[in-house]
Parts: sequence; C-alpha cells; structure tokens
Amino acid sequence: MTIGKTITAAAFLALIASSPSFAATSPVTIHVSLAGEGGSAMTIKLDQSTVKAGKIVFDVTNEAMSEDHELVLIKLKDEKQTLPLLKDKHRVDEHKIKSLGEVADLKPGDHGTMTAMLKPGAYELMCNVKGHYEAGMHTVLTVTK
Ligand SMILES: [Cu+2]
Repeated sequence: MTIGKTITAAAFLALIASSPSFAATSPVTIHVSLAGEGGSAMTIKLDQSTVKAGKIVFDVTNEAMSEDHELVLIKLKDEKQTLPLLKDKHRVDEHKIKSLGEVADLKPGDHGTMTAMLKPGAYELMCNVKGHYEAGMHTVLTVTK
C-alpha cells in the first residue's frame, strides 16, 4: 500500500504544477527611446502611452549619437500638471517632485530597464540632464484601471 500512496501523491503534485492558475501574469513592457543631440530638439518616445495598472517594465534605449540621457518616472496630480523648473539650472527641481524611479546616466547606445507597480493615473517620464527637459524631453504616460 505504501507504493500506491507514493504514486498518488506524485500525480497530485504534477497536476498542481501544470495548473494554469499557478502561471505568473507577465508584466507589460513599454519600450522607451531617448533621442536628441546637444543644441537640437530632444525627445522621449514610448511605444505605448496608455497602459493598464499593474507591474510595468520600462525598457529604455538611448538612441543619441553623442549625448547622455536618462529617464525619470514621476507621479502627476493630473495630466495637466507642469513640473517645477529651476530656471538658472535648466533642470526640474527634483526636491519638489516625487520620483518613482529612474534609469540614470545612459551613454549613447546604452540600454537599461526599471520596473514599477503603477496605479491608475497620470505619470510623467522625463530626462533631467541639464537643459534636456526644456529641449523637449518629457512625455505623459496614462495608466488606466
Ligand atoms: Cu536627455
């Protein structure tokens, strides 16, 4: 009878392991491209600007030829909120905003990722290298229920 019990237990475990409810839900990946050289327009492009709430992976590439870029994620009160600028430093004042994470110091051609759990709402993605926000490196991400 001992052998019979062992087989039954093994079959039961195999059944649990193959059950679809045990498969993890995979996070959504947003591909982000950072572009622009010093003295010209600079951009942040997302392959999707609206996603459902949950675990989001930002897959970030610096497409520039010679300029370092970065990506900072900020929660906005709403999609119309503008970020506070330090005009003399040509940067967003990071003491007055709440960063949810960043991919810092991406050299030309470099690639990096960050992961965040996002609730419904408006978020801003921006590059805070000196002068880059003013040159156009910011975009809004909408997270829906
Ligand atoms: Cu930049």
